[in-house]
Amino acid sequence: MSRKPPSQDIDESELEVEGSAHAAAGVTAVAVSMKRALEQMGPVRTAQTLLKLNQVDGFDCQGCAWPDPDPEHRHTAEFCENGAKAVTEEATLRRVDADFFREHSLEELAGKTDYWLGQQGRITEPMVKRVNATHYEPITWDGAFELIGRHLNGLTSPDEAVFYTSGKTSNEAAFAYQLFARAFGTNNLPDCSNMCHESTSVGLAEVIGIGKASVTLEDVHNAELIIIAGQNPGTNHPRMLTALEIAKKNGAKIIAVNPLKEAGLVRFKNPQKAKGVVGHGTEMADLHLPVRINGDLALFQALSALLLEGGHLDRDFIDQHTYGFEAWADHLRALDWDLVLRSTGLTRAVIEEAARMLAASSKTVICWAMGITQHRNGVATVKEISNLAFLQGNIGKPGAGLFPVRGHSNVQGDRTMGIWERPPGHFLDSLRDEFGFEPPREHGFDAVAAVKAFRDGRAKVFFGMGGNFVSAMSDTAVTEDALRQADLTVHVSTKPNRSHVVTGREALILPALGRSEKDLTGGRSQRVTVEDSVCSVHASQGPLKPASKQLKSEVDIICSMALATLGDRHDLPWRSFRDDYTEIRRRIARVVPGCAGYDEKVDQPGGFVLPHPPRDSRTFPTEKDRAIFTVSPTEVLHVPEGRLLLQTMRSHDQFNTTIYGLDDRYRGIKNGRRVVFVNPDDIVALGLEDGQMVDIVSEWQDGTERMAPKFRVVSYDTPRGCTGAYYPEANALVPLDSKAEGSNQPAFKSVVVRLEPHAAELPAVGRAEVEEPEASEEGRGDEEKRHVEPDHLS
Ligand SMILES: Nc1nc2c(c(=O)[nH]1)N[C@H]1C(S)=C(S)[C@@H](COP(=O)(O)OP(=O)(O)OC[C@H]3O[C@@H](n4cnc5c(=O)[nH]c(N)nc54)[C@H](O)[C@@H]3O)O[C@H]1N2
Ligand SMILES: Nc1nc2c(c(=O)[nH]1)N[C@H]1C(S)=C(S)[C@@H](COP(=O)(O)OP(=O)(O)OC[C@H]3O[C@@H](n4cnc5c(=O)[nH]c(N)nc54)[C@H](O)[C@@H]3O)O[C@H]1N2
Ligand code: SF4
Ligand SMILES: [Mo]
Repeated sequence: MSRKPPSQDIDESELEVEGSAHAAAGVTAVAVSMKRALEQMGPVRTAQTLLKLNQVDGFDCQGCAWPDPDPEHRHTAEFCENGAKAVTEEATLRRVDADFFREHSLEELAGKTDYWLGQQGRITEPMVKRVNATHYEPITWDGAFELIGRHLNGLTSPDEAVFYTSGKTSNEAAFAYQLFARAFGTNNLPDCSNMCHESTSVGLAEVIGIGKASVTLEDVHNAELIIIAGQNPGTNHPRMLTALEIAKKNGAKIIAVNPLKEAGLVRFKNPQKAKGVVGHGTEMADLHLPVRINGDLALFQALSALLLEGGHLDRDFIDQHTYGFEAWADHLRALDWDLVLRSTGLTRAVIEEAARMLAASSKTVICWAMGITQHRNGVATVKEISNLAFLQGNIGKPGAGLFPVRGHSNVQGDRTMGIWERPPGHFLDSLRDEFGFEPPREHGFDAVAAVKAFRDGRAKVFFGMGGNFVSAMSDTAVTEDALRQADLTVHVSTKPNRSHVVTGREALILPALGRSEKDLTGGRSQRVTVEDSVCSVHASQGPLKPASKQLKSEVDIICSMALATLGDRHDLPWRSFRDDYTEIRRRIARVVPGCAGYDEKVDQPGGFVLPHPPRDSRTFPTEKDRAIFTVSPTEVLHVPEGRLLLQTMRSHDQFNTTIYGLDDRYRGIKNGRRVVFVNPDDIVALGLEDGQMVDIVSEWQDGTERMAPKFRVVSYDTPRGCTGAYYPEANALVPLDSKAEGSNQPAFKSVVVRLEPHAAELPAVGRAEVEEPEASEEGRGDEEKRHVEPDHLS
């Protein structure tokens, strides 16, 4: 474990840069995850935990929202390296108790990185920071609920409270939580989705009538062509590689659309197969389109234009199920190819090759993630992807569909359960009919609006159900200052993070049970339910003894807070919810669309799949009752001379703001995170050197600048003009007002920056090199490393 103070983390003095990997997973993946698990959990707990992960009678992985195979097709080890790391983080034997908070002042903790904070272990008891206190101190649970109730009931308006949710919260907790917020009187329910797939939810809702993926796992296995745009599955959805491997075996082709040649998209060594561990793995992408950052809108328009020109369309589908085709087709017939080539940075020949692959496929699945949604035009790009699918009728038929791959393991379920600042009227009507009170109708704050409300004094109490809001949000300094204005900040958490140390006048940390732990709330063995990326809902029950006797489940915390705040207002069933989660599931069944018979259905092995009209019957509950073609202008994002377009992304050794370690194995980075990936020609053109230390300065259109200091330049295979750095270190660079049109999602992946030599820079020692990954060379797997002498800076 690193107990290094963050000033040393910042120096990155032990940073090593090696050749990037040529394959994902394989034997190193198994070794890395087992090493971490054994270090933090010991052998017995490791076996106990990992054997229950993603099993029918076990618990759902805390990692990503990738779906599980049918019960009959599950392996004994149905998890990936990063799933094992996610579980290890939670099931660790390290503890953060009252002594820890006595030893470390808030000021000291505020100087630590999220990595250091998270590595200290599980929080064991509720803690409070009183007004003007320098340290957190213990508080009883009753004392904590009383404090929350007093603050909430003292507000001038319920809209001065903000109830944030991260995407690990179970369906039961989410349903109770939104009920509480609305019974209290506000729709201020921002969530991590606001920063994640909000552009997808908004775009798809408009054009197909539902904001979720229209595919099943079977569809991925049976597709003829799979496009993977703006997604790095080798790191962020590793079991997706197994699905892609099956698809390839069935004859599928894969196109990767990504500025970077990510290891998992090059080749995959399946650790569940002996051949995968020792052999050279499966070739993944048949075609890689190294698109410029933000060039996807133009690319998808160009692909559709070529298909239109060649007559490769599904006339029947267009006639029977769509609206707006002619206007869109006219727009594409006049497509400006000069703009397309500038925006994408691709050649016409390679775009034509991709179009030929599309033309040859009778069933195509298009997958996407943050590389598409986190841009100013994220919504427009999602709609353009949909246009392409409609053109060939690739929705609502086997082996085809739209596949936004979700992030957090239950982020989709939380939305289904009503965690949404803009709830539809019919949902509120159902809540009213079921619970007999009138919920607020006015829309609440999303994540960006919440920061502004605290900044401007319009919000006073922040309650975080999981997550790490201040590190995850854009404009770190602005977000931190805003939260410091709060009267009370409360975090329901498993591990310490930065949001605990950037506090309001008073602050609480409420330690929650994790998903791997036995939940005996109300004296009975409780289980919870979750929904994955393909609308499949199933139960989850943890096997482990909780990290401390003092932990409470999220459901318990919500119901106890509700009782302390609302008392018997509206006569809501908090006590029975807390005693038996089945009571919550009964109410879910009556309120949430598609959930009739919920408790019985989740009893079936593998659970059940929620209805999805476009997927199930090609019905589109849109304004036009059809799938809607939409027209978006072709654009080129303007980047001034001497500037680069920065994307902020995840390393292989983190889960969002939870940093597992300092290695990004697939990209060849070791022992450091403050790196900026730059094309070698740009390094020369900008007068920089590989390995040099720079400050990254972002330039915003209102003339303001933001700076993140001390990043190492790493020469990397990324398109000219495009650069990348890790999240959350680079979040300080993203202005709060830089967000997607229509979804308000922070534009984390298109930030205009310049690189300035760091003032105290010493000459670069042991210059870093990164080689072009060579997918075809046998035996050069991720095991092989090319060592570069680390830089030694004092
Ligand atoms: N191990 C691990 N798993 C995770 C997470 C984690 O942090 N760690 N996070 C979870 C969460 S919440 C989410 S939302 C998902 C995120 O999963 P991803 O979306 O895969 O996450 P990112 O690392 O943000 O990577 C985005 C990818 O988009 C590419 N990209 C960047 N800009 C563009 C662009 O303009 N166009 C295109 N076509 N590509 C672009 C980047 O090169 C990168 O490969 O993963 C989930 N799973
Ligand atoms: N620059 C940049 N910023 C980004 C992104 C990006 O790509 N680039 N991605 C965005 C995306 S996609 C997302 S989803 C957000 C993520 O934003 P969040 O969801 O807010 O952040 P996480 O880092 O996932 O939250 C980690 C914390 O959750 C707590 N936790 C973990 N497990 C549990 C649990 O079971 N129960 C409870 N109560 N708490 C738990 C732990 O205390 C841990 O410190 O960040 C966004 N921010
Ligand atoms: S793919 Fe995602 S859900 Fe599956 S084991 Fe890995 S991290 Fe967990
Ligand atoms: Mo996410």
